[in-house]
Amino acid sequence: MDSLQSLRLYVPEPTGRPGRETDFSYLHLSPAGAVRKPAIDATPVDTADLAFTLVRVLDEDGRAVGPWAPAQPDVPLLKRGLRAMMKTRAFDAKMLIAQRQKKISFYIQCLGEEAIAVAHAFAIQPGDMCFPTYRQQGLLLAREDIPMAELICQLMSNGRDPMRGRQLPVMYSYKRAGFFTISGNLATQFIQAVGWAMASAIKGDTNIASAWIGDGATAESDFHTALTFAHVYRAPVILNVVNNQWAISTFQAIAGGEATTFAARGVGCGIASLRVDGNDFLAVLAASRWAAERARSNLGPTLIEWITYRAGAHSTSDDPSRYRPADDWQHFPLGDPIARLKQHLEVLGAWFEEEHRRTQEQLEAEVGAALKEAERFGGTLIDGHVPPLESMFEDVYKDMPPHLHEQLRQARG
Ligand SMILES: Cc1ncc(C[n+]2csc(CCOP(=O)(O)OP(=O)(O)O)c2C)c(N)n1
Ligand SMILES: [Mg+2]
Repeated sequence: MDSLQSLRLYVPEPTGRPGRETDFSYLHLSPAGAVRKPAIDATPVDTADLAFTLVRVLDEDGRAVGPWAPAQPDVPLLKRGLRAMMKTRAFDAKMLIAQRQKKISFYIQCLGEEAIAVAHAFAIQPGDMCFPTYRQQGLLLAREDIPMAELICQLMSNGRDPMRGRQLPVMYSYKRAGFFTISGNLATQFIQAVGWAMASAIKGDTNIASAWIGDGATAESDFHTALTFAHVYRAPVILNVVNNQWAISTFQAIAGGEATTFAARGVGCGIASLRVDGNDFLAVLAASRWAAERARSNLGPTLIEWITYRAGAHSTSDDPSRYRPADDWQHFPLGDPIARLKQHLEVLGAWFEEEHRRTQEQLEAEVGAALKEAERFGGTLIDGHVPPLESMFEDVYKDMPPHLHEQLRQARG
């Protein structure tokens, strides 16, 4: 008995901490262009190797290489993509300042992750339904039909907030833009999306669903339930796992990203899976189109793990300098999605520094004007505007039940 070891648990730790540089070799990257592109009707098992490699298109020199690269560059689309990513970043930067100025109470930016939502927006079609988390504002900002001022009204919960103050700031809802109401309860979007996709198929529609979840939230049971239903019924859904390395202050290894990949969860559940460079606009576009085509052709779901880095704080309530090196993003080997697409367009001779500077200025002016417009509808934290008490009871039930009538009566005094 003396030879028996006492048992112990293993607790994963990030290699980097404040004052100690991260060793990013844990990411296991593949060179650009090295990973094969399977046929659209590949079986889930046939994608098993792709759950452990990394689909990349843009190389170090900004060239598009390998089987996932387009036969011909679509320059107008690439320019729209770059502009939409720059717009998303400009919007985030301005809203962070607005939060510091107490114009809004809370904000979540997607700095460094812009390509994932923006390129995906170009891969889906009108009528499809996205079930995003709070970090896919790029889906909305990539569109021309969602006024920025209206988004800001939501952030302010003011008189023109389409959600009428019922949602936390950033929890947008745009049915007409295929943007399902964001759920603050992590992982619920996954089961909602699979259910929506199954309903679309039951009705014989042609629209597909796309769901988002973070690395941390995959530890929720809803994630696994969604995978089972998607697999069994071959639901027409894209299952996006955004591995941005962090879940607030918790490293992705704590959610189970160390000994295997998040993409491998898909293969283990009989779902075709890809692990993709999420900071490579062209890789995101190609992989999203591949998954969308599968879903649309009744070939079933695809799970895609997007490798990226949450460059900013989790939210305005977080201070990442407490738990990770302050300059971590500068060392992240997959770089900055905006800088990489800009470099590619420059290599194509389709983008110039002067145009970049002008676009940046235009976008900043556009966001500034939208903020001013939104402020006209009141509701910033500093102007003291408070909606009428009664409004708290409205829009919850179609017909207000008796107990709420009673509560309203009591609240009025
Ligand atoms: C069910 C549930 N548990 C916990 C939280 C609190 N919470 C909000 S965001 C977050 C971290 C999520 O990390 P991740 O899934 O990696 O997404 P990311 O923020 O990195 O995009 C946590 C724990 C929540 N909103 N819902
Ligand atoms: Mg995360």
